Amino acid sequence: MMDTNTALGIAACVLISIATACSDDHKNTQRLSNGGDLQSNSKTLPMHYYEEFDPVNQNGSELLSRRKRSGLYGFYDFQHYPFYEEIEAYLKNLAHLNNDVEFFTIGKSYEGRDIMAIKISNGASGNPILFIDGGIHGREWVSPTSALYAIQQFIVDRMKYRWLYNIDIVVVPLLNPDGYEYSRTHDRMWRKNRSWNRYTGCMGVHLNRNFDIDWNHSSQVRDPCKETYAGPAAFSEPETQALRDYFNAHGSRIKVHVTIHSPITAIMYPWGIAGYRLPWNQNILECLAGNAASAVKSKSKSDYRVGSVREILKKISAGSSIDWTMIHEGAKTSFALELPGKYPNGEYNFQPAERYIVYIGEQAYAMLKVFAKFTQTEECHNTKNHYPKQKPRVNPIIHKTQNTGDITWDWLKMKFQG
Ligand SMILES: *[C@@H]1O[C@H](CO)[C@@H](O)[C@H](O)[C@H]1NC(C)=O
Ligand SMILES: *[C@@H]1O[C@H](CO)[C@@H](O)[C@H](O)[C@H]1NC(C)=O
Ligand SMILES: *[C@H]1O[C@H](CO)[C@@H](O)[C@H](O)[C@@H]1NC(C)=O
Repeated sequence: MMDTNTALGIAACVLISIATACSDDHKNTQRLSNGGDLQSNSKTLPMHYYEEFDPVNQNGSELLSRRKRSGLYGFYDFQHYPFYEEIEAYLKNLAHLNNDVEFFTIGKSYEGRDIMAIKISNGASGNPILFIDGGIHGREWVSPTSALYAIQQFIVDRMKYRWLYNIDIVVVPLLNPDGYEYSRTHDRMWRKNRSWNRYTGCMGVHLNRNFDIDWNHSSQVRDPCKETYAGPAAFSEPETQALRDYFNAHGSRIKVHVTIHSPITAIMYPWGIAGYRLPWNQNILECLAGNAASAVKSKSKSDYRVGSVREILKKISAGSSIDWTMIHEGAKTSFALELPGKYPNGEYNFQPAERYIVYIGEQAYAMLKVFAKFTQTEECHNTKNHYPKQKPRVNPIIHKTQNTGDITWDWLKMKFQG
């Protein structure tokens, strides 16, 4: 356990490790020309950097040999994509060195890896919770790194901002550790979990279709060999069970749920399910997503699109985590952050070059701070005054929809939780 100065020292070591010897691994990575200052690093990047991502250019064996070369565990330099064991060591070290940081696990993956979590808290009971998860899809590598970056920044900023001190921040940086590791060592495009279907020989469940909200919605999600396979039953997977159980245990304290994805460059809120219009607290969701987009825009000039999952993706995605947490008694506000990633030809890039890890992490953190503020105040003042100041509604507005008639909160609960 340690005092504030030591904590700052550690955080600073992590922060400036770009230029120092917190880890020797950075010597082998592509580096920005000037080390040491994250802000100035960002400014050296091209304005439309997200169209200039290039592939990581490393295969599994290269990455494995890199891990062997990496000397010091317990620090992470944000200059390479970390292995599971590096993440574990880093998180445990943060908890070891900071009184207000706790390492715990919320379950085990199919292959038996711990699903790790960090809680940043002043220890008071009943604090509102901001819940963040990353890495539900194996191949979206900037998701876990951005979650790790946010953990580090929250620890540092808490010492500056009182309002951050009075909320609990819970982060699960790698919800699907099996899929992540597999994507690093075998198949860079792997997205599902690593479970095996004995009838078809196909592996994996699309975890973000496995939540109990309109699960098994269409033929697209019923074929175990498809990438969109929703699993043999809702919550069949240990990874989704782990998230569900945490929400069931801490439900009403969780004010915001944020799940981090890539590479679409968007801020999305429910619904992904079919048939219903926007949720009853649409105003608050739009206000927060709009403020998050403004926050990141003022920092990086990136344009994040804002809208419901269905609007942004232009398709139904039933069984997703944010739809489920939306109807859970806790988080009445839930968001999916889609971080950027593109090749020069415009195609999506799930593994941007390592030199962009910090830059994308900063974007995620700019947005997450907006959600942290809301966790504390439960009010959203739109920074551009497009939306009225408003508290989230506990009681639903009844939406008439074209397809399905009247939707009420009770009806949703009955349909999806009964
Ligand atoms: C992977 O990287 C190793 C080490 O650089 C190299 O020897 C090997 O040929 C590469 N394999 C493929 C399939 O690119
Ligand atoms: C999924 O939906 C299909 C089509 O309605 C149905 O035949 C199947 O039994 C459902 N699966 C489960 C496990 O409910
Ligand atoms: C992911 O892992 C498998 C699922 O099928 C579960 O049994 C595991 O619980 C999980 N998926 C599958 C299909 O095996």
